[in-house]
Amino acid sequence: MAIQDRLTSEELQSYYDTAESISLMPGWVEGEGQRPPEIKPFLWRWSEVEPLVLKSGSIVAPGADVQRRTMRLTTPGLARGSTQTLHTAIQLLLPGETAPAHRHTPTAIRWILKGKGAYTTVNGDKCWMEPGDLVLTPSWTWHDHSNEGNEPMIWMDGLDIPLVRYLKANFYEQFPEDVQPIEGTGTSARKYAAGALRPTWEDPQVPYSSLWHYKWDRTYEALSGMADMPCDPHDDVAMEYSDPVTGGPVLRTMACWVQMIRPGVHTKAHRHTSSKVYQVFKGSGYSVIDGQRFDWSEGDFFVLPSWAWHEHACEGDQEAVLFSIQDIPVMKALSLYREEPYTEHAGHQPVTSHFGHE
Ligand code: 1HN
Repeated sequence: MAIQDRLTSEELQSYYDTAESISLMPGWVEGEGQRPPEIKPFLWRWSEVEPLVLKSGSIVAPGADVQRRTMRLTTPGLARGSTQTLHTAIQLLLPGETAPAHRHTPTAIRWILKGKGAYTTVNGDKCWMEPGDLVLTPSWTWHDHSNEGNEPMIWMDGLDIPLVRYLKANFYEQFPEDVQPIEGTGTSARKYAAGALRPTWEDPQVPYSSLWHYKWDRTYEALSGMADMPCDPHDDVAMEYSDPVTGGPVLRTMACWVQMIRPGVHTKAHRHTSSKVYQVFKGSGYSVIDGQRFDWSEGDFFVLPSWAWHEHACEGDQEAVLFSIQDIPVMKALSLYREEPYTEHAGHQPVTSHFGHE
């Protein structure tokens, strides 16, 4: 569109000033601060994160005022959050501590990293947590965490808070007691973890998975069972945690994946509109994201922004296992999901820089 020059520059300025005074912005002028923040891929090293997480134990304790002792993975460029929709944090719960019961409309997952002897209670169901377990605390479910063991418990929290805040739908309620009453232990898993078998007398109508505790031994068995098959060219042995009733994603706003990158595998690059946060649960390797190489090893976290080219590689003789949270269900629900394979250079991006070596 061409700007006509029928007005003098003073007349034009006066027009803009009048418009601004009644909160009208000309659509043909690029305004400042109108673009969403640019999210660049980023990686946090466990060797740097873990000492700070452990030290947070002598700075605060969970209780009435500080509900949770967490360190947030805040991607540079964002005031909060790890991507435009996802929030991730590392939580520490020391022996004898309880993080009090509450519920909120943001949905959360826990991906257990270290420790034993702690449990999360989800709507009355006590779930003992071990490394590699996934525990869901879906929107508006009561949850509290207690550590009855004798070692620090560390897990990754993944929440859809940036999205829920953006949509102005963030509600929160404190449970009247520190902990909620326990109605059973491992109930959701006993009913629903068999996957293809489920109770006949129940017809769950909840907008999230009826199974909210996925144990590591079963996860690893599923991954290993596919390790001699042809798998996904972009993600290798990638499995999605699914809702046993619908077969779909476990949560309306977040999907959880676990993937094994087998030794010697270098996947082909692709990109999609969904964003992800990965945790390296096992092994080491690297990912190339928009031409930048990210070397990762056990315990690291990294962010994949939406529409960034990415591929993964495992070079050694040990497999790597990556866990991730993603906003793909949101993109699909809104018909905004797009995916594209990288077709040049046999599917591999030229590496132009190394993260951490700039
Ligand atoms: C929350 O409730 C937990 O329950 C962890 O452990 C992290 C971050 C923001 C808001 C609520 C938890 C959270 C959170």
